[in-house]
Amino acid sequence: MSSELIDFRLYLITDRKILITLNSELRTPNLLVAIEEALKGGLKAVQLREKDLGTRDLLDMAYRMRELTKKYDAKLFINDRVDIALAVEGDGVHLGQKSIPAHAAKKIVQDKLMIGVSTHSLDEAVKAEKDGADFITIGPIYQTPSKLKYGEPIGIDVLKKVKSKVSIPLFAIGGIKLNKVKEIMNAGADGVALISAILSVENIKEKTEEFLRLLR
Ligand code: TZP
Repeated sequence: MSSELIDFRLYLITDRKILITLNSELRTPNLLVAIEEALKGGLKAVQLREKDLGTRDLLDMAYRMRELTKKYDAKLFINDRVDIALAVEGDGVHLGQKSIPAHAAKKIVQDKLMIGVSTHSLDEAVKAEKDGADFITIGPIYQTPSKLKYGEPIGIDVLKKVKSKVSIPLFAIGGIKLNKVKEIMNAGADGVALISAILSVENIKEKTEEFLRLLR
């Protein structure tokens, strides 16, 4: 799999709970509607990450997300579940540190799926590349609303260090808002991965457009 396939700079990760909890004013408290707004704003890559859904519900959501992303010519990644990513003919699977490792996932998916890996340190990033990941996310760079869940921020210097040691595309993640994009891209990131900066705002389409303008 070639890293030329990673042709996006904005990687939106889903969290349907944030739609409900952080934005009670949201006119569209439905994940598919919210993601469609981002797609209308030009989003080209989505990661379906709804960890609390059971297999059947997740599969159902994944099929719908596949249909939607296809309509907007956007890529779909499925968090953790190689089986579901294959079943819905997603573009990729996104593995966590406790998921099946990239080298083993590769044996299953061969060239059918791209493999993204979540990393939180230089060592994890180097290992992910060695294991055959096509790209990584690295973070949390900054504090995030759910900081405890993701650990202490690693900061921009770790991002720079990782950039100097790995050659696969790298997406910074964790607490990324519009005003951080410049700093992150200057540090060498190939793009940004985020949840709340887009999914918790009232005008998702407009916010997506703003991010994409900055990332151009
Ligand atoms: N991994 C590291 S930080 C994070 C994940 C999934 C959360 C990113 O969410 P936000 O709202 O963009 O900070």
